[in-house]
Amino acid sequence: MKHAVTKIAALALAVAPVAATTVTGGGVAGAAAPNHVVEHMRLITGKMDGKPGWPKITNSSWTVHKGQTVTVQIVSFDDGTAPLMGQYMKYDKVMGTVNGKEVAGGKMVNNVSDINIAHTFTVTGLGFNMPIPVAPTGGHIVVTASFKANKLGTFTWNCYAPCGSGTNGMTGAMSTMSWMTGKVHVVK
Ligand SMILES: [Cu+2]
Repeated sequence: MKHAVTKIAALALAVAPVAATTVTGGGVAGAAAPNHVVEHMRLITGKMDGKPGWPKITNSSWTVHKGQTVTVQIVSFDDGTAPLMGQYMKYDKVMGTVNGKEVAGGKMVNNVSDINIAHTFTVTGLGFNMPIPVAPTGGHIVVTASFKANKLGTFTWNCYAPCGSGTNGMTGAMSTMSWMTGKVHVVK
């Protein structure tokens, strides 16, 4: 899948919410060798995509360069909760971000209460985790966090909220590439 990397000139660690209209990204002309990139993702419900029960993140895989600070921005339209279970309950905490926090719906937080979790964006190989709270019904929530890409390699991300199908909610979209899982490539 073609990845969308938005190059911005300034090192803006800020994680200010960005309007949903910007989710498709787009480069800033003339930006050279950025030390900061933004990865825009959109999290839609299965219903929105004609596949009920199959929530999906678009731009599910992307490539960044080692040494870059990467701001991950997820605009989620999913208003359904999927409280974490068992070994995955630790993913209610924000992990591996530059400031230990994420911005969710305009608020700087270091965790999301379990009953408000809809999904997680978790890259275990990078120790990075963003809990995604439920969106307001009929609306969306913007969740943003930044990490430093210090490690070369290809890392799988998963959602660890039981948002898929099957009795445990862990099959279907959860285990299908480009739905609730994808790849983060960190290259030279
Ligand atoms: Cu999910």
